[in-house]
Amino acid sequence: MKLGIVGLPNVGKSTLFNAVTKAGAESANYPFCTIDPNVGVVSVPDERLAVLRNIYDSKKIIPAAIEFYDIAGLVRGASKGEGLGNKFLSHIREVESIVHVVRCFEDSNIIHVEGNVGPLRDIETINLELIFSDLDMIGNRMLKVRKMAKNDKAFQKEYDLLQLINETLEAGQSARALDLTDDEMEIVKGFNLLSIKPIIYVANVSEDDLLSSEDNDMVKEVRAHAKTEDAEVVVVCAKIEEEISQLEDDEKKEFLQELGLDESGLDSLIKAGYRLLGLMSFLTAGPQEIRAWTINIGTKAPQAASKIHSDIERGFIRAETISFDALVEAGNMTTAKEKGVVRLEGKEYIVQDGDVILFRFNV
Ligand SMILES: Nc1nc2c(ncn2[C@@H]2O[C@H](COP(=O)(O)OP(=O)(O)O)[C@@H](O)[C@H]2O)c(=O)[nH]1
Ligand SMILES: [Mg+2]
Repeated sequence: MKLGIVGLPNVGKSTLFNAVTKAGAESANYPFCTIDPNVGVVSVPDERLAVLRNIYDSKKIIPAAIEFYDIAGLVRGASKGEGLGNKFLSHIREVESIVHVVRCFEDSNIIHVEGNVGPLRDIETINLELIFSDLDMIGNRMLKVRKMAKNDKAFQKEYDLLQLINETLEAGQSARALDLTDDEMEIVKGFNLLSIKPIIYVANVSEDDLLSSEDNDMVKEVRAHAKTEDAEVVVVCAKIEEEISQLEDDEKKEFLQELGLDESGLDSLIKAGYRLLGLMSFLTAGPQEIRAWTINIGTKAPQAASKIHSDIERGFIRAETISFDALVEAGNMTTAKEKGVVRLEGKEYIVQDGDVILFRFNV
């Protein structure tokens, strides 16, 4: 899962990104991740893994991972080439969803590019740049498809859809606000729109406001806007996140408790990303390692297996499956098998969150 951190200058993007890299997952476990200073990898918090490790007495735990990209340089006018302009926009094209950091703290020492703090204006400024870029794309495509639509019904359907999106964008609304059918979504995928990507707004508040039980007025503004596009909001204090990220697990728990918080902002952000993208984890367990694997909700067993290795998908025979809860209740696999709670699932089985699976396959 790739998340791109965007936002106006001086809103706290790099501070949040630093928290990500410091919290950093053990890079040895994620060899697929390139060494790029703008990419940070963190593990997805999952309390189940430590429980399984005790059951299996495993050597190590490998949590699921998510990549954050620090996409700096977005300013008003980016779609017209201001700042890093199009370079910035092409970075957004590569991520699956957008984390938009919005400044919700006052600090006269830290200049705001627009002169004063204004969350709604900031959100609209960034969203408009994405919308402008999409309008260009859609306009070009409409020119091409209009000709082809004369002789071909399939292209007519695409043209109608392009028109609908065009109207939405023209009205200053992001494409994600549209309620599209699965068929339409399939066509839209090919357009690679920016303003349709799922978005999480990160309201970056001051230390004091983080600890207050009530949202400040700026956060309220962010929430009200997020509602209009079914987006998620996570309230963090980037500065505190940076401090938390340097602590060991035990210290971290203690520190959060002292602050009266259930979890770190970074953990909330990762969980929101999972929800937003319709993701879940299945688990594999053994004496060597306990590991979490990320899949889309609704994935069938062979495709889930392909996350581990394509050979397992190809030679798939069955998935020996037990839910995490049933395994914990039984105490171990041997007892679970005796009790008959380990299921033999076939190719059509839809994997559930927290399934502990052993795949059987032909090589
Ligand atoms: N008071 C306060 N300052 C912050 C917070 N987050 C970031 N800053 C400060 O705001 C300035 C800009 O932050 P930075 O992360 O570099 O912003 P970027 O331009 O969006 O990457 C830095 O001086 C940060 O220390 C916060 O939560 N509270
Ligand atoms: Mg920065």
